[in-house]
Amino acid sequence: MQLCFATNNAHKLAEIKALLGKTFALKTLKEIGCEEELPETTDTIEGNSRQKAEYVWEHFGVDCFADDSGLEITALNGAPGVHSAYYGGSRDFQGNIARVLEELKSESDRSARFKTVITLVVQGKVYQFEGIITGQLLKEQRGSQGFGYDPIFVPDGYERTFAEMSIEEKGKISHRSRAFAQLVDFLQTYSGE
Ligand code: ITT
Repeated sequence: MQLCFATNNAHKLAEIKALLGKTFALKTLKEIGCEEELPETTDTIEGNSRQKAEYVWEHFGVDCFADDSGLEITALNGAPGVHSAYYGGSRDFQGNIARVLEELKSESDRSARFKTVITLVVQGKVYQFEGIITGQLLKEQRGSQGFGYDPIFVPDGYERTFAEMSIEEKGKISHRSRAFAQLVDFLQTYSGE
């Protein structure tokens, strides 16, 4: 089975490629001729995930899956959530982290969770899979791997941030890998019905 991973985020692509077995071959957006930004105009992670996958199916007729993810911070009532990519005003990861650290400056509750919703579209049918990991946010950054908010997020049960973990270590526990594992399970039993 050939599937396109509908993302323009090179870090997400690298993480999913590191998790891929021989279950299916993965095509990139570039390989199917999609050079544009994907639409993300709903107000939920589920909605944006679906919107990206359906856009690729409708415009390119290729079976695909999309990942929409976000950091949900308890003390900020779930923000930045669906706005995670632009929270600091642009796509800049450092600006995003700076805003979060500023808003949490006097907060003792540092709990947060990463959430990923993967939407699969096969032959026009839509399926969704969710992955969550809970953790704590540090007051300063640690580590240089990963992307986004990884340098301030320590998963519960661990002492290192995601940015201090290799791609394989993060891939054993992350929100993305949890959602992706469900997608793989689904595809292994998918009969096309
Ligand atoms: P695509 O829509 O092209 O897939 P994107 O970067 O726009 O890529 P999202 O809309 O899902 O992806 O934005 C999610 C943002 O949440 C992302 O830019 C990061 O800031 C953050 N994020 C998502 N997953 C993360 C992870 O595993 N570690 C750290 N931050 C993450």
